Amino acid sequence: MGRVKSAALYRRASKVMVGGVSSPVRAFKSVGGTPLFFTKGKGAHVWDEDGNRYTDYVCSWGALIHGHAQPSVVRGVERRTRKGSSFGAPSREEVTLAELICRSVSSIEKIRFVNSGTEATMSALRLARGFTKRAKVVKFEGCYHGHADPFLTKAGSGMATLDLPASAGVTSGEIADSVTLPFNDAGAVESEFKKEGDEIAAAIVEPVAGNMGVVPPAKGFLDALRRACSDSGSLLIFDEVITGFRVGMGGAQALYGIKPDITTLGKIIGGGFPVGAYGGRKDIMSLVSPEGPVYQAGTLSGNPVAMAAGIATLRLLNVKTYGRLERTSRDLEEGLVSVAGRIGPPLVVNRVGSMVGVFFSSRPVTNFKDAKEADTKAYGRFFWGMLKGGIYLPPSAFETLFVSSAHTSADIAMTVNLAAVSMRRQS
Ligand code: HOZ
Repeated sequence: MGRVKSAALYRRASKVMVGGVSSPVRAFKSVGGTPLFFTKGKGAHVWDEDGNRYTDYVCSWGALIHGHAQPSVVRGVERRTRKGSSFGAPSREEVTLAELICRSVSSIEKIRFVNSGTEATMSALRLARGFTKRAKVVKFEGCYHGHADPFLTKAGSGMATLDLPASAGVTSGEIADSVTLPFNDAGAVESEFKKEGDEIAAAIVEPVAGNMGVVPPAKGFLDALRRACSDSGSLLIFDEVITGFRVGMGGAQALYGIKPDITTLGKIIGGGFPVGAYGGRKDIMSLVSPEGPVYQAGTLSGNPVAMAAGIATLRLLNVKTYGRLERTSRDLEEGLVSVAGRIGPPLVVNRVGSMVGVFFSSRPVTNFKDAKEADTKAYGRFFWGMLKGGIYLPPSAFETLFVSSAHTSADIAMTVNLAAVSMRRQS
């Protein structure tokens, strides 16, 4: 399969765009080679500039739970766009999407729409600080909450991919109030809150970590965090930008039965368009401007086209969809584990619903340290083996494979077969 047109575009892009890309992970730095430029997507498949077709397990980093160009989503977007795409004023679509979300996620009584997950998390933290009148934030190694300054220490996603412990340009003052603890370590949570609980505005966590590969919460970890926050008067923020509507209608909080004070959302609620949101208890949300003194605003916030895509996406989700996602994703997990068992490379597959994490490791991966100790070079070889066979995986070991409702059993079987070929070549 040739990739000459993608390579030529990348050369052009590199002259005028930083790193030739609009976001670092997609630059292929950790897997080597140069990125693909895509022209088309339909269902579970994408096509690159050279006309190669791939089964897609990135799915716009999880945003496309129904796959590409889902007809109802396209119709909703077309209909909305024909009548105007942005007003910088309220529209009916925002209300509908807000109602759909508040009905599905029980901890969200009121919501504010923004344009990205980064905006959602940075606004949620400002809100928590405004509410508690405290400064400190507890976060976890390997979790990624977007690129706002207080979150850029020991973070996952691109920071892990590029092996950056911190970001230049973030002053020590900006992270002075950030406390980073090991993920899944309830003991560390308890002792941190014991030490300075009355200074902690919030703890923020991806309830299922999806930016260091996939790392599910250990039994009791989220409960310990909830308890510590409640006992100290700190707020618990669940960053459900990835898990929201992905692991179930009610998100990870419904799956694990933990009620956060604030939830951040993104990806799926925008159906492939730029969106983010934060929401939670009424008494907390009422502090956000214009109801309260915590300022936050945006011209394209609640953009009607993104809202229309989100509405169409959420309306297609039901028990059947999640049942199907569970079956195909389980087949993928079991297929990969059995292939690795036969062929040899030590492989750990962590999965929660349709989030699948692949680690070339001989021991369980339960935190960032384990994820970093997995063989990322082996992942890079696997990535290329799969790409050559027509499977597009995340171009970094520190990301999640997403299965969409458009992936069929045949897609999964083909992926598993190809994994066998790729692993055999590697061994
Ligand atoms: N940070 C996102 C992945 N977890 C997006 C990466 C990209 O688009 O390059």
